[in-house]
Amino acid sequence: MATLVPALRERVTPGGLFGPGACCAPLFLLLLVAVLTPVSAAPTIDGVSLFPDSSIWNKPIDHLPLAIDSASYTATIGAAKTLRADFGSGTWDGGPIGIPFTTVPGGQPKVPIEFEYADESDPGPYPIPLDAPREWGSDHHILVIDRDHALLYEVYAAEQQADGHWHAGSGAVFNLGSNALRSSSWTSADAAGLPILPGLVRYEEVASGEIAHALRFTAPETRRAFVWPARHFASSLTASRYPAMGQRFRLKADYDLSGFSPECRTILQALKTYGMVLADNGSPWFLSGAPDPRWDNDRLRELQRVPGSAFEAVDVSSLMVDPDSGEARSAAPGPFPGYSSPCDRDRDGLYEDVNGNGRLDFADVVLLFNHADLVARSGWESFYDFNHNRRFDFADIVALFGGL
Ligand SMILES: [Ca+2]
Ligand SMILES: [Ca+2]
Ligand SMILES: [Ca+2]
Repeated sequence: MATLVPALRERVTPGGLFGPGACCAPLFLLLLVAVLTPVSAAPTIDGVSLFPDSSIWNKPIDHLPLAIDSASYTATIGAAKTLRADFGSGTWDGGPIGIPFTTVPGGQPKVPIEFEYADESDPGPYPIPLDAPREWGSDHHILVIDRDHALLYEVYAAEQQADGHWHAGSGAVFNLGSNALRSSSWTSADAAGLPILPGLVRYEEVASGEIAHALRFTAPETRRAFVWPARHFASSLTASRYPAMGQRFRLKADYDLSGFSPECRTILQALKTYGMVLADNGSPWFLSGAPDPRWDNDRLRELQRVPGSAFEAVDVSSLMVDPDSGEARSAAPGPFPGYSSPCDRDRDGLYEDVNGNGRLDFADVVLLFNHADLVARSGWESFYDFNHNRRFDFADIVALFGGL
């Protein structure tokens, strides 16, 4: 480090922050900590990230191989059945269309809640406001984010009692900053044992032009099995043609999106890039979203042009780091802004040619130093762990420098 720090002082910001008289080792290290602090790119609600960037919910799956039984899964769900937005504006059958959610401050009073499936539910009390929006349809979900503690409370079949406390079928609490999964075989407020909120189509995201996460959908018949990251099944069917809970699907890459409204193109592009997770038994290809008065239901009906045959099932198992974690690994680090893709010259899994120009020299060290935050944000740490301690930090930049 003794040789690298002065070198970086000179090369990274000549005469700047590290110029003569402005720098000492502690200040340099403090600045480095700031550089290495991850900046989240995960989807957010009221400033709260919906799980880490490295969550499987937030990972593109467009490059992954097909599941072995992909063709039979789509046939089982219905090749000629069509995609459908299970959300919209206005009301249907007397209530809002979709699964609503709300956010509360950390000081929201918690109320008692008892569960029918108490042995697979996280115990109360839950910070559910008396006027919390409850799904109108039969599942009566309530989704509440405690935005100050980044906790997500999800409840299934919620019924408020006369004294204000709640009775429900099941309930789950998720730490939105963690990739931890529920106990294996536990249900959640969803049949797959997964959180519901991260898989909803939300109006704000569609209006922004990009949905950067997987979505949630239902199918009439599922298997008595679950695949990562799901934790729970809800079926007695064992034949291999039935898709398991948690099975990821995507819209085929060559499906033509021209002719769709901008809103539907955004949704369909997300289904190509991030796909959708089979999360409950229900109507075929029903895509979940939150109700919003701004939805144009006529436009959402365009989704019904998309047949089940346009989908394929994806094998995401290569992204699994640990079966009990929702963390997903990247297949390779992406390029740094303005440079070629990094290159692993000796194929040991470490990408020492950081700027991908075919040479290993000081420019690679500087580029890695300058974009350390991007490494953390993108989940690329393992590709730059040059000192093999399963962390990415300044010591790895020093190790790369030492290897020149
Ligand atoms: Ca290498
Ligand atoms: Ca290079
Ligand atoms: Ca390391």
